Amino acid sequence: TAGWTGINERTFIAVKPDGVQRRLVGEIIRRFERKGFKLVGMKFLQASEEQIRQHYYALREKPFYSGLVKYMSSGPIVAMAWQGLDVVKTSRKMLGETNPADSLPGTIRGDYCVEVGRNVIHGSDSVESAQREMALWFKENELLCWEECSEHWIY
Ligand code: FUP
Repeated sequence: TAGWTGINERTFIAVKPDGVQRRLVGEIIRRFERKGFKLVGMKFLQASEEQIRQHYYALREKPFYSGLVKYMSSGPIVAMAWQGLDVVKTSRKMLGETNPADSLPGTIRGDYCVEVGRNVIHGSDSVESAQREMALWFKENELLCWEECSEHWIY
């Protein structure tokens, strides 16, 4: 996955267990599709605590870490990879702030949740984390390259 830049930039997005249980999967995919981003990988799975510990390794010292690991492995999630120009930065804007209380209406967290510990969606915070996270959740051959005839309407 290394070397993806420009319109080939990719990010890792996950609908968290609360987002799945609250039936927000379709709405979230809809927002990314309508924005103009391209889905290049998707799976529906229940993560193990070990996978979540790896995903959130950087937060291992935080007081909320063990609760976070339990929450994220408590039910199925939708793991996705999305591609497009500045997709890492732009999807963070589409998500809103980590704390839904700081997220503006119009963002996913601003519209659909209230508490930081149940913030319905994850999005990589940098190109480097995106690559690390995609490698953690997807095998190389699960991330596709596909052509869209409508691409010239976006770029
Ligand atoms: P984000 O990049 O927006 O996912 O934010 P962080 O990596 O800082 O946090 C990861 C997850 O930890 C959040 F999505 C929710 C949880 N968290 C808490 O439960 N409490 C906090 O104070 C901060 C984060």
